[in-house]
Formats: sequence, structure tokens, C-alpha cells
Amino acid sequence: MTKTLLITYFGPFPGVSVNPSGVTARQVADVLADESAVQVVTREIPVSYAGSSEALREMLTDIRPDAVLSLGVAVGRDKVSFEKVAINLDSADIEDNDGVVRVDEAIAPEGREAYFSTLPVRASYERLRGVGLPVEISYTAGTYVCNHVFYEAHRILERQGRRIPAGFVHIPATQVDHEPSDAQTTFTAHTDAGGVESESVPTLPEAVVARIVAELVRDTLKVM
Ligand code: PCA
Repeated sequence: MTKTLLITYFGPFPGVSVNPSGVTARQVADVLADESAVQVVTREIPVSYAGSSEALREMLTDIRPDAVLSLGVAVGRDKVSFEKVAINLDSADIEDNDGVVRVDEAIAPEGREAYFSTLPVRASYERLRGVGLPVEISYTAGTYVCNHVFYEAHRILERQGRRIPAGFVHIPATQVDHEPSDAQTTFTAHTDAGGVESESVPTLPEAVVARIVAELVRDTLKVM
């Protein structure tokens, strides 16, 4: 039976003029196009606290996927991060794309404090690290819209009574190989958004990032 996998990604937000998660989502869908076990559906989610919750609710209801993988960029990280935990907190210096700033606000006042990823984070990390790929397990997805989406996906699925694999992957800034070299992409790291501030921004080739995410999908299919 073919499983439907929803991959979500984001567009630009303050400090990131082109969000590499969109290219990654498309490339992962391409890499997996010949796999009969999975059909990949990709959708953009707005970089907005309120808008992302709304968009997710609609997608999860309309598409009814068998698994959900959300992607976002964490500028300054040098490995693909399999996020372990989503926390019930919105708190960032930067605005979301609706101009909203949230400081120390619960995502869901009556909700759980945290959810763990239900992707096979540890097993996939061990396997991919074993073949020399740049992966890590991360214990914070930040407190901006990426963590918000990670948390909300779990909360919505729980309320819908659906136990399906769901989780979040932060990707580093990527080396863009499909644009002219004079194309200017700005990357500014924000710690709230999972970033790491440093002099220079490490990057990984797009194809390496897509391969890692596709392998995580393959490992997820094994546990479904
Ligand atoms: N990264 C941000 C939001 C969108 C994205 O790609 C974050 O890590 O919160």
C-alpha cells in the first residue's frame, strides 16, 4: 500500500531572503519519485504563528497523510538536525511574517508542555552518521515558527486521534547549485529560530541535504 507523506517547508522570513527548505522539499520528492511505497505531497507553510497553525490544520484534514515531515532552515548549523522535542512556547526577538512578536507565550495554554518527535530520530541518525553523512540529533528546535509548527502538528494529530509519524528537520544554509553565482541570498542567524551566530555561515550542498532527508523518509517507512 502506498503511503502518503506530507513534507512542509517555509518561505523567506527576517534574515533569510531565500529559504532553502523549499528546494529541499522538491528535491526529496524527486529522489523518492520512483519509490512505490510512498507518495510525497509538498506544501508551503507561512512563517506566521497563527497562519501556520491554520495552514497545518487544513492540510492535515484535507490531505490526511500517513506521515508528516516539516522542514525549516537553521542558519549557522553545519549539519542536518533531526529535532527530538517540540516545546509549548513561542518566544523570539524577530517578528513573524505578519509582524507579530511573541515573548514567552504558550502555543496552547491548556496543551502539553512538549511532544517528542515520532520519527525514528535515533535509528536514522545512527545509520546515516555511520555512512559519514553530516547529521545530528538536536534537542531544541528554537522558540520561533519552526518549533511552533513542530508542536502544532503533534497537537492537531493528537486531537484528531491519529497516531502517525510526525517530526521536524532543521537544515543548514545550502550551497545553491541552480542559481547564477552572483545571486545574493542573505542569511542571518537568529538563535530563537534555531540558528547559531558566528562570523561565517556554514553551508551544505543541496543534494547532500536532500539525500539525508530522503534517507530519513526511508527509515520512517520501515516503522510504519
Ligand atoms: N526557520 C525558522 C522559521 C522558518 C524557517 O525556515 C525557524 O527555525 O523557526
